[in-house]
Amino acid sequence: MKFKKISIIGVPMDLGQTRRGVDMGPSAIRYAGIVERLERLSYEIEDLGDIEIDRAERSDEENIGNLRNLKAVAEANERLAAKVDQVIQSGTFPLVLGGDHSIAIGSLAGIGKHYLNLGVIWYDAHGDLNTAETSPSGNIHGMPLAVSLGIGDPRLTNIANYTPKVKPENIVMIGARSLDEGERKLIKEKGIQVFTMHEIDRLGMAKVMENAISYLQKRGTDGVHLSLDLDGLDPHDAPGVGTPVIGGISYRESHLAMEMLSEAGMITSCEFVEVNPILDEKNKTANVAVALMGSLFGEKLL
Ligand code: 6HN
Ligand code: MN
Ligand code: MN
Ligand code: MN
Repeated sequence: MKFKKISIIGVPMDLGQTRRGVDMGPSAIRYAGIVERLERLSYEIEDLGDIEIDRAERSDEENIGNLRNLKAVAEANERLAAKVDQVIQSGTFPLVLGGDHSIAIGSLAGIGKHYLNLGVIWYDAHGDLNTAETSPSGNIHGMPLAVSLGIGDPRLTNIANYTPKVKPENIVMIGARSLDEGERKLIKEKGIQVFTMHEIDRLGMAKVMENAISYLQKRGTDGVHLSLDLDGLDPHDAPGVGTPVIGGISYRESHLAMEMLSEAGMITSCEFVEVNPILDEKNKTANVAVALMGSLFGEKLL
């Protein structure tokens, strides 16, 4: 890791879906000891606190078309993009804590303009490639990857005043096992590189990560953003998530994946999302998130 300083940005966002509690994700991750954990690895840590989210009582009027809470989600992501932009300009590593996955829209909007050829690793049970037209739920947390490709409502795709934020051929998805019809179509149409649970079972995580890393290196990426949705893990290891899907990546496999990314030294920004302490068991999922961040940032046993 070429960075010495990490800036933590909390995003207590729960408006990208309908299960309350994920807004407490940043607190749960801080409570699980993220600052101390990273300080032990000799980074300088700066906690920038939380991005402001409009807390007004929600009404159906805020569901525009098939986009739930569009205005509040767009505004918060605009603020997040500006904050992430600032952090990168100051030369420190942005570590974003969610919050539901709709916040990846703002993270990528802040990051994208700093790289000519940004790579993205999407570690998730889901594709998050829906649009208002294809979404079965109207939940924006199922759309951030499509939005970042420039596909979707302009009020989301134009955040930070440019689009797209990433090219489809620079995306690697890991852990997918629940894809909607429109998402499958988009993956094929755009030729997005996907390592589903089938490849993880068949090749093993070590091989999958070797392939993922060399794919992004061959693409000539000058930075790689890791977007890690805790529901990429199996609900046995990460029960505190709003949309769990059985048959996921294990804690051990995830730990290995983070260690291999650390060794590759390629990650230049990241976010850990969808930690919902209300649905969790004794803050287990936040603790798993912190352990994975430890490995990602270079923790070693010996
Ligand atoms: N996530 N594909 C489903 C939808 O509603 O669009 C689930 C999305 C889950 C999104 O977990 O970040
Ligand atoms: Mn997911
Ligand atoms: Mn997701
Ligand atoms: Mn280890």
